Amino acid sequence: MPFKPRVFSGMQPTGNLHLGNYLGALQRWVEMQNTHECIYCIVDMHAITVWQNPAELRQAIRDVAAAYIAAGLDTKKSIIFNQSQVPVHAELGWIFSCVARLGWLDRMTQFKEKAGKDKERASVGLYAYPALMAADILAYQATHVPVGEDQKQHLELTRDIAQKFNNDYADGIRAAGIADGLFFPMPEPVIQGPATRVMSLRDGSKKMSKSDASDNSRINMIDDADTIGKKIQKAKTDPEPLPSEEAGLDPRPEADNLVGIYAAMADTTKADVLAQFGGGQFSTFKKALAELAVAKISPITSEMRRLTADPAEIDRILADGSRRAAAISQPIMDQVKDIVGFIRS
Ligand code: AQP
Repeated sequence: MPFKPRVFSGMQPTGNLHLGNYLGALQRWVEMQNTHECIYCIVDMHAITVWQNPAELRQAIRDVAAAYIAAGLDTKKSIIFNQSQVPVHAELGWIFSCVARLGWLDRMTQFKEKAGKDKERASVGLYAYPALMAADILAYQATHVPVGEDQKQHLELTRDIAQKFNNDYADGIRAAGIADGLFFPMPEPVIQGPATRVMSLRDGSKKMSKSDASDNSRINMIDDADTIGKKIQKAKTDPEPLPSEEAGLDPRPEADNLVGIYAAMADTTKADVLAQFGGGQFSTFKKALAELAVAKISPITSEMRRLTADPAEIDRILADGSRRAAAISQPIMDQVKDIVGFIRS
């Protein structure tokens, strides 16, 4: 079946969005609205795979919606909604839990990292997360998924699930009139740019993350100019000056990270950044980086504040987005039910 190019991606409302979420994903989402049909989700059902305080979760859903819009997502061009308002995600997620194999999920590094040593106490949902993520994407027969580097393995699993479904149900798919037997597409990850894996400001070997205990490890999209400046000033570096060539960043994860952040925000390459700052001290570079970060983030932060002051309007946007999302995914889900052999009225 020739699939219409369609973009799907999402973020978890598990805390404040940070610069990694913005540079690794959100910035690309904004660009893709001009070239593709785009569906952007707030994946609240993924969020509860680890405990969330209900009042804080409700607030975080609205905050993420506000961040999406403030960063440049346009509700007229793109669909913006929260996952739990469209029941198809849960329904298809269950079917995919029955398609995916335990061995596949056992290999997921994110589960190992998030469950830690005490995996017996992790939720079943945290383990099954990649099957629900596959459902999020394939419920829309999405063809492109802009994400950060950390989601690459989950995207590969999504493709495995799509392929196994197409194989397992090949007869039903053909009986439904799909001659080439391809009911689900093989979605392509879109992982591009100099900041696909933004690292912690305190430790160049750990990714910047909402759940890191140290707030100094990340730049939050709601941080004010003063806080951004201080965090960048305190960011871990090494005693050497910046190299002039990209190869010189290789054994220097913290320097590499800051140069990548600058390049992504200035919409240029690491090589260009080094051509400008190579040979200089970190103090000069950090000052320029802080100025650039404030110039880029502050307008988004102010707009987020304005939007979150009107929660009823955000809820209206999410309800509207959910209706538009369901209008696309429900007919696909109906076909899935027929193919699987369910009876529906
Ligand atoms: N450090 C990062 N660098 C680049 N991209 C990143 N993303 C996340 N962290 C980085 C990308 O942001 C999108 C949304 O991520 P998510 O909210 O679904 O969850 P996550 O990947 O688990 O992000 P966090 O911040 O680490 O959250 P917690 O701490 O709650 O687990 C994805 O496209 C992701 O690749």
